[in-house]
Amino acid sequence: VLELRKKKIDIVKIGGSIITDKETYRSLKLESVQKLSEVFSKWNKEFIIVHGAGSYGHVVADKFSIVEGYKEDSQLQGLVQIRTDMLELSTVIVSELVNKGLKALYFQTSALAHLDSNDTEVTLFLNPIKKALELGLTPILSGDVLFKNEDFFTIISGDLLIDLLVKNLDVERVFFLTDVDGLYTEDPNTGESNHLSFVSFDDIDKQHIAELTKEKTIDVTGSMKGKLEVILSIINYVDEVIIVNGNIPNRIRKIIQGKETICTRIEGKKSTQR
Ligand code: IP8
Repeated sequence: VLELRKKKIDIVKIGGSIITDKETYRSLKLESVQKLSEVFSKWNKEFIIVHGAGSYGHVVADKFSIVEGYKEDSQLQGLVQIRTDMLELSTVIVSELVNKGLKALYFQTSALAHLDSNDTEVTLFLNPIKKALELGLTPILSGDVLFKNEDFFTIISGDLLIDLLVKNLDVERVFFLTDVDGLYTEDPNTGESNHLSFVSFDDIDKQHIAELTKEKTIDVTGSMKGKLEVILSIINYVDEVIIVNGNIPNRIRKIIQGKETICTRIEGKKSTQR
């Protein structure tokens, strides 16, 4: 019976700005977490949830220059604080999901991933996550501290983690829950921006993408520019990438029910090959 569960999965990234107030250190948007949990409890296939850090990660990471690696002992206090804060955020998310009836299981990214010798290759120990998926459990991961060979540590964004996951699992769809309605093109003459509801695999590189969000807060992992780079990589391994406004959970509900709604759907390479 369990063999039947070895099938394609979805991955959902909850942007940090959806579940936290990014301006204020450790401020949770509990109502958003609860509303999203309700939607996630109705997901109709195996999936992984990856959440961003928001103000539970980026504020302290910036203050202690964690992305730059080890410089002095004082940074260790920041590293420990990030892990403590991220654990708190993940715990709230997992317990809300469990409250709604989802069999959610937390995995600590920094205990499963490591940046190797030349600091270009991230090793991710995926066996536990694969087994959990086979059982029909929903793994919950996040952006996190990442230990590495040179300079000891850095930060891995949830987006980069998803890039690793799609290369090693059979992933159908990746959802990015952001604080905007999707991708926009900007008319170079008028400066007007137009929402894109569909982008074909062949067009994604050519699109003049104006902006994905209006976020202006500090984001040590590169914010939206970084996100687009990751999306350009991810689409080579999946059927579809969907960018949807995470502040409007009903849109996500509609997508999983196969209904039309406002979002940007990007066609992945796999769907062009099936
Ligand atoms: O919010 C960053 O993850 P992201 C993780 O997905 C930390 O970029 C700890 C800052």
